Amino acid sequence: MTEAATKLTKADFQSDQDIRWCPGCGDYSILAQVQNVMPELGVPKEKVVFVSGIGCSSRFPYYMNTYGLHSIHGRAPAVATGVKCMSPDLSVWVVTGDGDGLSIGGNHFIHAIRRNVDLNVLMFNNRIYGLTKGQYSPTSELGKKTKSTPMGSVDYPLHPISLALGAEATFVARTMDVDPKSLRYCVKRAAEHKGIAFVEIYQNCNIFNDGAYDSIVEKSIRSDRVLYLEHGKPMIFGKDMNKGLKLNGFQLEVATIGENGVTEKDIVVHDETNPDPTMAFLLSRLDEATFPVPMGVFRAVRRPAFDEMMNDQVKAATQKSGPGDLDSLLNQGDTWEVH
Ligand SMILES: Cc1ncc(C[n+]2csc(CCOP(=O)(O)OP(=O)(O)O)c2C)c(N)n1
Ligand code: SF4
Repeated sequence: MTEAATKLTKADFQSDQDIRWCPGCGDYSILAQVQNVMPELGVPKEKVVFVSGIGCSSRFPYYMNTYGLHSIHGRAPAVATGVKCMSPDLSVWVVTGDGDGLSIGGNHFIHAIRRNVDLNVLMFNNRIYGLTKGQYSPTSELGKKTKSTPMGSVDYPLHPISLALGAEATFVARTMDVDPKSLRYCVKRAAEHKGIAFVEIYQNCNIFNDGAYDSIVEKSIRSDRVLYLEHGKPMIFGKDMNKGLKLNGFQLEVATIGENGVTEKDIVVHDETNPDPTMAFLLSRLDEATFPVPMGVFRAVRRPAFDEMMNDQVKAATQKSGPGDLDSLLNQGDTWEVH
């Protein structure tokens, strides 16, 4: 850690740009918590890059006093992959929305994850297209009435965490805009992870999808609706901390400790380091109408990152054959002139 890095504060990461989000948007809280976490990472500002696509969420790089790229719709993972591979000493962040990352950018999203590029991907999931004024997105619920689905959506929604796990993500977490502690924790853990780190953030768009998460995150009911995952601890939740998740065959079910002979020993212990992603996948599939919504780190396993392996190969090739010459490579062997 450099001396300059240890002295940084939140204010060092705030830019002088006017913030153009609607008053009350959940994006403000995410920005504030990311700016809070940055000084704790011990990375100098000039070693941090935020890359975004297109959307309200994708305005994020303007507001961070770091390097930033407001790039192409859905292509932030591809641009960020290039940045990370060519400058492996940088801390590279992708900020995307459920539309940017899962509609037009779905392909780039899964391949950046599959390759385990050392990027931190923050997906602001408001279950709507905000910037374009309220069309349904790939995470909008079936039946959702929006400007582009006036009779209700006939699309089944994606579960971003299931998708990330299916694409072999080595780090997956979920948090929410209204929980600064959990937000800071997940962002910090993502930053510490080597390889792809995917964080889904439940975010309220108070203009076009207000209250999308009220039935989960509203403070008076949150302890019964949210299960905070803690590595090595049983998956217990509820305002009396007496409910938990128990396995019944291949399915999870909610059980009450102290009823029907259920004890704490019956409750599944969370293991974020399990090489087998099956339990993380089961957690990502819980129906939010009848189960608590897991928040925190689902999975954190180590696997060599794409950028590490690629740069190792470049180093080995350079040691063996000397520095390359692109011009002579392109002109070697048979060449043609096309008129
Ligand atoms: C090639 C292209 N297609 C479509 C659009 C229109 N467009 C801009 S942002 C966006 C989706 C934004 O939704 P999301 O990623 O959820 O971000 P939010 O605004 O909700 O933060 C769309 C469809 C565009 N700008 N460019
Ligand atoms: S439209 Fe929605 S997501 Fe976009 S800035 Fe406004 S409240 Fe936020």
